[in-house]
This record gives sequence, C-alpha cells and structure tokens, in this order.
Amino acid sequence: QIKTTQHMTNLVLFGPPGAGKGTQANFLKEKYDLVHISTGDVFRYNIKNETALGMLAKSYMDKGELVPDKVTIDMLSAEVEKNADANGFIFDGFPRTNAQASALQELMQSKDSEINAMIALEVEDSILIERLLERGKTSGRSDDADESIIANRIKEYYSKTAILKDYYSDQNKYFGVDGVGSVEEITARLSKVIDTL
Ligand code: B4P
Repeated sequence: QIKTTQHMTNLVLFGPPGAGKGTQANFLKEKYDLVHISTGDVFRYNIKNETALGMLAKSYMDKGELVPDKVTIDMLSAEVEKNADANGFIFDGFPRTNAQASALQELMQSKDSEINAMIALEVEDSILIERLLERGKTSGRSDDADESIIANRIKEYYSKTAILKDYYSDQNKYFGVDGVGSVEEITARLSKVIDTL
C-alpha cells in the first residue's frame, strides 16, 4: 500500500510549562508510531553542542522567555523536513504563539496534510511550580532552578500561548484533558481522545 500524506495523524500537545507534554509525548509516540518533535528538546540539544542556534536560544530560555518566532519556526520546519516519511507528528511545545500556529498550518498544508487535534493538559499553576522545582533539583535545567524564572515562563504562557486554545477551538480541534493524576492515567485520557480522531 502506498502511503500518502493525507493519512498522516498530526497532534499538538499543549499546556503550560510543566504540564507533562514531554512526559506524555514519549508514551504516545510509541503507541501511535508518530514522530515526536519537542522544540524545547531541540533547543537543549543545540545548547549542549554549543551551536549558534543554541547560544541564541539559551539567552532567552535562561530568562524564561520564548525564543523568537522566526528562529523557532525555521528550526521546526527543518525537523519536519528531516522526517518526510513519518506517519504523522506529535508537536510538543510548538506552536506557542499565533505566528507559530499560522506557520504550522502552512507547513502542514504544503504536505497536503493538517493538524488533526490540539490536546491540552490542564494543570493548575501551584502544581506546575511544584513539579518544575522538583525537576530542577536534578535536571540541571537553568530554567527550572529558580522560582522567579518559572513564574516568568508561566506568565509568558498566559500572555502569548494560552490564546491558541481559541485558534484550534474555532476549527473544532481543541480537546482539554485533566493533566493531574498518575502518568499512566493521563496517557489513558489522552489515548481516549486520539482514538476518536
Ligand atoms: P519546554 O521544553 O517545552 O518545557 P516545559 O514547558 O517545561 O515542558 P513540559 O510541559 O513538556 O513538561 P514535562 O513533561 O517535562 O520549553 C522550555 C523552554 O524552551 C521555554 O520556556 C522556551 O524558552 C523555549 N521554547 C520551547 N519551545 C518554544 C517555542 N515553540 N517558541 C519559543 N520558545 C520555545 O514535565 C515537567 C515535570 O513534571 C517533569 O519533571 C515530569 O517528571 C513531571 N511530571 C510530568 N507528568 C507528571 C504527573 N502526571 N504527575 C507528576 N509529575 C509529572
């Protein structure tokens, strides 16, 4: 059987910092045979390897700010192109702004495909802060180490990212899922949504 791009399943995993997007994407990519692209992970890989992109991204991430759109969109597009034969993608941490959402729509259209769903993990702020501070004890991530940086990441989320709920709701593609519970329970909740697509 010839695989055509129309049969791709493309998901956006959404939610505030520390909601568990990366944690859940790691399970879902295996279960549904999708390529997982985490913009945060790609930036951290570049920081570790001291690339020009990494140095630029670090200057924003260390303050809990979003990396500029153009840089992020170019990087994401390159990651998608690297995986031209994928069954579909899980986008984790992208889009985070209106400009990124428009760019993603165009990119998917250029592949005769689309985003099928945005699934949001809903977690209250006090739990997010607790999780990120806990991870900061061992992760070595400078953006998890300090409560004021974490607060800034959450502020960036509400001012620039949360609005994307409307973008996907208007297309009837938004699904909210309770992000509090065990990792397994949350995977089951997400799977229930994905299985209806
Ligand atoms: P990300 O790497 O996307 O980081 P995140 O928001 O912290 O991650 P996530 O929600 O995936 O949380 P996780 O599963 O790890 O972004 C980092 C930075 O990169 C941004 O601040 C920004 O500067 C930059 N960036 C990334 N994408 C960008 C974009 N598109 N545009 C511009 N800038 C961008 O979970 C967090 C913790 O919770 C973990 O310790 C985990 O073990 C724990 N946890 C998970 N599920 C749990 C559960 N059910 N119960 C208890 N704990 C749980």
